[in-house]
Amino acid sequence: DQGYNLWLNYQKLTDPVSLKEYTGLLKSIHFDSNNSTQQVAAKELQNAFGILTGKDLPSNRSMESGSVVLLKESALKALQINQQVPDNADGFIIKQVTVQNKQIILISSQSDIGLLYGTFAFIKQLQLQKRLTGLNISESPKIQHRILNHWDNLNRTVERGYAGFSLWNWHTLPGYIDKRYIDYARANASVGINGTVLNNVNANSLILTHEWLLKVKALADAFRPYGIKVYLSARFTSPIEIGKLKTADPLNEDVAQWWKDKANEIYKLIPDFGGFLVKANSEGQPGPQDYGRTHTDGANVLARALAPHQGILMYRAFVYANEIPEDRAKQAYNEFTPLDGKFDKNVMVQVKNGAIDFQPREPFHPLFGALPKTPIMAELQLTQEYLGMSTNLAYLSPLFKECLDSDTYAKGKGSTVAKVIDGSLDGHNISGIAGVANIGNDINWCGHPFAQSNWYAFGKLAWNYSLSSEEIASEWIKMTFNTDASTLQAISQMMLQSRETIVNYMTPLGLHHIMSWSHHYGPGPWIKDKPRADWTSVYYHQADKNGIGFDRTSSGSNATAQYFPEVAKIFNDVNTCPEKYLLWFHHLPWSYKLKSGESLWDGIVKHYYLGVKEVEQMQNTWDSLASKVDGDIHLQVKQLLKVQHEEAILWRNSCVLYFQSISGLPLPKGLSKPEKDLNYYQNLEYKYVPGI
Ligand code: BDP
Repeated sequence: DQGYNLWLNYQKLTDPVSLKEYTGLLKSIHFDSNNSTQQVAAKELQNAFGILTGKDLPSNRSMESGSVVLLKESALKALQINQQVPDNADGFIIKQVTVQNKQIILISSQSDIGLLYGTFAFIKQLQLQKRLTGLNISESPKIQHRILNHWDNLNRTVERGYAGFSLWNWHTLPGYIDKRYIDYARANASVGINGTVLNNVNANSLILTHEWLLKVKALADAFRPYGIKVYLSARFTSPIEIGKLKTADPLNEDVAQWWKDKANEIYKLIPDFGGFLVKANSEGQPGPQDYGRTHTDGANVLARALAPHQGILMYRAFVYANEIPEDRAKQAYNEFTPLDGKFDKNVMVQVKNGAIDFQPREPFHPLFGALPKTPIMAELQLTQEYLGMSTNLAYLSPLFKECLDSDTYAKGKGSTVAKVIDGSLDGHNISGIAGVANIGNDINWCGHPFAQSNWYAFGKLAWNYSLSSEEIASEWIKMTFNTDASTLQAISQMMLQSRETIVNYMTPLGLHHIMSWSHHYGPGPWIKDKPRADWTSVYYHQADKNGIGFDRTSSGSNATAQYFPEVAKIFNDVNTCPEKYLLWFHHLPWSYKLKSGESLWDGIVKHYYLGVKEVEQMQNTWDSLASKVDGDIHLQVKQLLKVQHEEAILWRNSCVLYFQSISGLPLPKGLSKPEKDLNYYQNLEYKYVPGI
């Protein structure tokens, strides 16, 4: 299947014990055939069961022994089934129970979509060859809105997308529903993703015209049975561009009315439309500040248009202004903290995991915990803009969890980012998380076969951020490849190490934003003299003859003071600052002694060399799996690892030689000098895809 089936890669089971148990225990499925969501759930289970066991699972109007029974909580009482269903619309139970002397598998939830989630969870049990006897699962999501953000343009290019063109074929919509839309919805529902923003945050207002809304409606209709709501990125100046108004000033009455009318028009077509996502006053996008208004004015005018329809407004905190700041990392916090409490109730502020921009490693964003009166969504990037695009193998669950597990100390110890965004820390009743999608129309959806694991991991963590990266990887491997123990162990090790490996050969010890100009793929620590200082590498690494690093302590930009005192203290003090964030917060002499006892200079260089070594280890591991995984996929990954190896060497050589040209220090003993000189690397024309 070349990876098309993703983790729903049902294959005939090989374990005779499982086969015997499943075919012995499961005979039919009983569900409400008038309900479209239950219909798709039943179809999914029948399809999966057929492939996994080679047997049919016919639908049955009545419940019989051996039935898988989908039942809403409201129907349990009448059948005298006394089971506790989670108090959460999306939650579900899966239980082996005896009802009226019949042994059944009961899947129950308050909602139809919960039944679909339960069905997918049950299928997963079968894929993982788990025992059914005594099955007893109860789950509910910790976060309410689990949303993919597609940065898809209307001409089907995808900003920072490395997996082909956009899935949405606007030309053939609304008349033609590609099967791919359905498979996309299945995949999302299988991991609990329940929303999708269809278009780029750098939005085109055309999407809000009636003609285009009809296309959006067609997608919303296709996704509805799978519980996926559609959202749109709204361009702030749409009232001017498509509404023919003279202004988009949020306090202008005609503008407010225009947004209200637009929302009414949308909800007439799409009654369960999710809402808008807005990028305003950032990187040249229009916004309320263009009219002398605040972010709250800008957010609230749209929120008020959506509120009567229960829509939400997601307002991004990724802002940076035209004036070059002393430290860009500080800007969002400075702009948003004075506004806390001033947003309407249906506004959520969407904050990237770190304060700069989706780097291979960043400390968590200081805004988490700093807006107690405002629901905050976390925005994670699944697409590998800064992590080698779709040629590098990067399993990002460890990166996502590093942020979610970080303790903000906003309300004392244990105030993790996860608790901020699930609403529990500050008592909000709406909560959300967004993942910038890595999906395109490549046959395997995500470009790199392993990039699928990031889509999977995002969904899993959005549902339950307490899962470990190991657990998620292990499930994904078994469902995508096979359940062979040695394959699992080898691939899992590759995945769990992969992100750290990239950090090692790109940006070790807290270095950041030192990639090539514009496309962000290769190394470019020498980048300087661009229209904005904060778009250059030299601004971020601040290397000179004496040392390296961005001083964000109280003796520098004082960005550390934006964190709560316990955290600020740790980051501010070079002795307690975790070394992984060292050069993010501190400017230090090359001779600074690391915990290992070696000098900072030696430590940096060694990380670069280690990163390349680790890619070589991944290559060896992968080679050893040739007979264990699908031949086509094996070849693809093998080739990609070779590209990654070359890229890692390029990163290592470029960065080591460049920083050496500044430090004037020799390479640590035992490390061989890069083949070419710095001039060679600096003059490499990086001809990746122009314009990305
Ligand atoms: C940066 C990307 C840019 C996005 C921007 C954003 O380079 O393409 O438009 O973030 O998130 O990471 O708005």
